[in-house]
Amino acid sequence: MPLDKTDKIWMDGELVDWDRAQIHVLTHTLHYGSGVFEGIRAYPTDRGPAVFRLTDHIRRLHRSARLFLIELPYSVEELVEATKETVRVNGVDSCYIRPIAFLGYGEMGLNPLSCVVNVAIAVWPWGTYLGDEGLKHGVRMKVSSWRRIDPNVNPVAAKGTGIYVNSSLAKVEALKAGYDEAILLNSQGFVAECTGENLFVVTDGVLVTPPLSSGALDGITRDSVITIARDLGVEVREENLLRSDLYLADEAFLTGTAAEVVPMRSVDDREIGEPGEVTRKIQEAYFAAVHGKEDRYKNWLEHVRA
Ligand code: PY5
Repeated sequence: MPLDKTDKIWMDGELVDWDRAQIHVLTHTLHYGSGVFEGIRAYPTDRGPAVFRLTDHIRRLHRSARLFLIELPYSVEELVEATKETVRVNGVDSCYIRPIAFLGYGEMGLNPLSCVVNVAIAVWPWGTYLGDEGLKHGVRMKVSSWRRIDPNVNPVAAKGTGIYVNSSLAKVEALKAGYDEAILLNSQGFVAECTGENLFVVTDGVLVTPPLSSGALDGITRDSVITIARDLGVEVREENLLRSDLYLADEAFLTGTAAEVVPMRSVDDREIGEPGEVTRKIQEAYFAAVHGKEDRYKNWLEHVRA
């Protein structure tokens, strides 16, 4: 998917023209994967664009930085404000938002502690990540031959740029084999998550998702879906899953900011079929929430204009 450019990118406090938002080839993070980032979305509401759970995302960016001993030069409040400003100046009604903190130019040794920390925030219109067809009728999943990175190899609780090599390998393997998306097992063999999404299964009416100790990211969509499901009266459990639990599930879906809530129509060619009732209800409630159509979830929206 080619990028749909907007006007300005926020870089270290300045709004820079999209085409001028460039960095040096000796940027530390380009070589060693030493950055941290976020993926956020803004949606149109009757009060203009609202960023979904913006403060929670920026707090996670700060937590990711902490895990890598990166000292962010901006507070949570400053980055929340900078994000709103970037959405505002680009005049977009709905967009994907990518804040990134990276180690900049000036140090080529592996010790990152003396590196300058740069922060940028870009926004662009981005349709649903796994396609409209996938959103409606479900995507075809493949359990990857690549294992999710062990938490003692890399702190997978962080959205660290280098960690995504693992996700990309799994994604490419799944695409080349003719599937839409991959599921990664952890080093113990339990299900962890997808390449950029958490996952859920429904079995006998109970919604189950792997615990964070599986190595899954503490997804903000995951957390929203757990709240929505409980509000709908669905029992939710965080439990380890085997790949056979995926094959035998009545329903399954994945969650993430970019992907949103997407049904799985098969896993390793075991058919799950069209989205089931629990999946459809949760998907509907999620889209109502992000568009400000559900009063009980309005506190999740952070409007860019007062
Ligand atoms: N797991 C991984 C590995 C992720 O990268 C993501 C988000 C999630 C789970 C879901 O987290 P959340 O619900 O907080 O978004 N992935 C990014 C996203 O913006 C990058 C995708 C290209 O969705």
